[in-house]
Amino acid sequence: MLDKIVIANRGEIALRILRACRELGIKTVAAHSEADRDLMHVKLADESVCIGPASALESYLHIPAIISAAEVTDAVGIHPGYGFLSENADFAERVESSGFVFIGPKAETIRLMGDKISAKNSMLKAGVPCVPGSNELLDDNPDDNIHLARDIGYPVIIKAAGGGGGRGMRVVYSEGALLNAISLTRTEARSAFNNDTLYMEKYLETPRHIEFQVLADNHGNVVHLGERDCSMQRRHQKVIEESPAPNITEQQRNKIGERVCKACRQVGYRGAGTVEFLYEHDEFYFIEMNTRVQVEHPVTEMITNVDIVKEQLRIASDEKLSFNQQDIRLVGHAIECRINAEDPDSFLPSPGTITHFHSPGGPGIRVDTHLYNGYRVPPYYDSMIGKLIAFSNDRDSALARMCGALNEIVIDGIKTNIPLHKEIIKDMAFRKGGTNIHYLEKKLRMK
Ligand code: MV4
Repeated sequence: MLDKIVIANRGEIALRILRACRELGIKTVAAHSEADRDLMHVKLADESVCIGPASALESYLHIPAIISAAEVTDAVGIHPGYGFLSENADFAERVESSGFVFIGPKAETIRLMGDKISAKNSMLKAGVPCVPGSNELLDDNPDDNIHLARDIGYPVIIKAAGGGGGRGMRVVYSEGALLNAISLTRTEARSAFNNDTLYMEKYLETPRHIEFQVLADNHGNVVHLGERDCSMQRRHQKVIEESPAPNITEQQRNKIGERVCKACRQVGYRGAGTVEFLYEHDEFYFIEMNTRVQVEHPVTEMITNVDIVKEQLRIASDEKLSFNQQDIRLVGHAIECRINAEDPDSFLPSPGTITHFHSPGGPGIRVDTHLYNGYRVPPYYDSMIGKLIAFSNDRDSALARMCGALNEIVIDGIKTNIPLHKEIIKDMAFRKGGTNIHYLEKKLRMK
């Protein structure tokens, strides 16, 4: 097992990684910015290193500072968490060439999946269903693109190969708007990703967002841990996630899960990963693969009893997975509410001091947060300050537990989106299950 690792992240995920390390007997180094000296995991870590000023560009995104933190503490590995450098192939490469273990996939796999066209073709090779589209880069020939869009059928969506997570895409409803949309998206992609490669897909108008969790070791073993429904979102920020996805059959899960595992085996995947799909009219369509641990991993942990972060650490130590696909049983239902330090109406960030924090509890309630009484939420980073997870035998009773926990939790001193969660949890369409990716934004527009 790894002897000592650097946690190159902050907030709740840094604490989550620290807890996994503690259980496995791995020593921890908290690499933190000047603004993050008071983070809970910095207090609990065996060692801590200040890697730079508050600005993420000069700390959590500063590759030499993070590698130096590993060097000066004699750490053997680096866990990137999510966000920041977690899906940066150059970072993974420099970590490994400096003699450290990157706790994640090989740099070449991160790069393969970072290019959305090569990711899609990797999935197609394994029989994973994808959104109908170009499957290759768009050239600059107007006739080619007009014919391609006619073949696909309007509406189409133009996407940047270097984009993802909602950046660098444009929907086109008619031929008259096509060429201008392509040239605008190309210009945006060039400046945002330094890569103006584009591709085209059929635009699905009312899909759900469903993603499969995978774990792969360094010995060719790959398992999937079922799927999560992350359709409840606003401006590409997920608000509530759940597992299993409502109304997905075991046959659908097994079929997509098997193919996703095959694709991971074919690309030599290693570590935890998430394969994202759009789901519409009972069909799955691959869109992207995320090569990191995700914010919403706890809902999968609750229904599988697998500790995904501990598995990441075991895989990075070259251990074989201790279970196969047949050992994975999905039991019960889990729902997660992301708690943000923001105004519940305007969505503006609301940093400041937590004057009072009271954690909810009881059967099936899990709280992943770094909050404590007197902690000051800094204004420099993402506004997510914790996650409330409710688990029970079935969806209705998990919802009931979530409702109780949302009423119990107290976070005073700053504004949070807890009032928004209370509204969503009692929303009749959400209670029924299976709302699409546009549901929350439409509901908010009607307020
Ligand atoms: C799409 C789509 C509809 N059709 N692709 C947005 C983020 C990126 N991961 C891909 N996205 C989308 N791709 C086709 N062919 C709709 C979206 C989309 C979306 C997807 C998942 C979750 C939220 C979303 C919100 C708006 C649009």
